Amino acid sequence: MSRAFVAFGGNVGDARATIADAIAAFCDGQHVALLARSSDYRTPPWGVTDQAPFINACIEVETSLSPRGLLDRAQEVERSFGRDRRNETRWGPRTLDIDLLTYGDEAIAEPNLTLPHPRLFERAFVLVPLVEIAPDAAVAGRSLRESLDKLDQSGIERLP
Ligand code: A4P
Ligand code: MG
Repeated sequence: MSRAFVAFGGNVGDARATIADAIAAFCDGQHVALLARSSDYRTPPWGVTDQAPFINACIEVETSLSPRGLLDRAQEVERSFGRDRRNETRWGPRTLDIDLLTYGDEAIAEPNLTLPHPRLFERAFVLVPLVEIAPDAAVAGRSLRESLDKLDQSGIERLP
């Protein structure tokens, strides 16, 4: 069994409901078990700023799947919630985005899977929910909390 952190985001439709349902679908309790879930956050759009705010959340799971198996599962869940990559632009609007952030201590650099996630340390919308559930964690030798302290967190709002 391995532990992984996984990020969820979306800004089309009722993103909070989508993320709640997607987490339930992703964590079947058999191959993927939920260990921790952050609050939902409303976050200003990053990358492409001319779009609606996102809802973001992170979870920690325990899984018997391989890193590739976990990515396949994430992409199945994205598809089942109406994600259609053909009609998307990079960093643009989407119903549901699931990113694998870490898988144990593994470092992977394959064409379709990079771990830890390459933009993890640049993104307050990932680090704020991640630090909520893993305040003392380090990834690739870097403290998550210290990385977050260097980022602009303005406009990020924790939702009740
Ligand atoms: N891929 C490689 N490594 C990974 C990994 N660790 N986890 C590959 C997940 N996927 C990984 O994914 C493109 C390909 O990346 C996948 O087919 C997979 O094989 P994508 O989700 O279509 O990627 P993208 O959107 O083009 O780029 P990226 O950097 O993943 O961006 P995001 O995060 O998906 O961008 N602003 C806020 N506030 N909150 C957000 O959630 N999200 C985006 C979308 C932009 N701005 C945002 C947010
Ligand atoms: Mg993505």
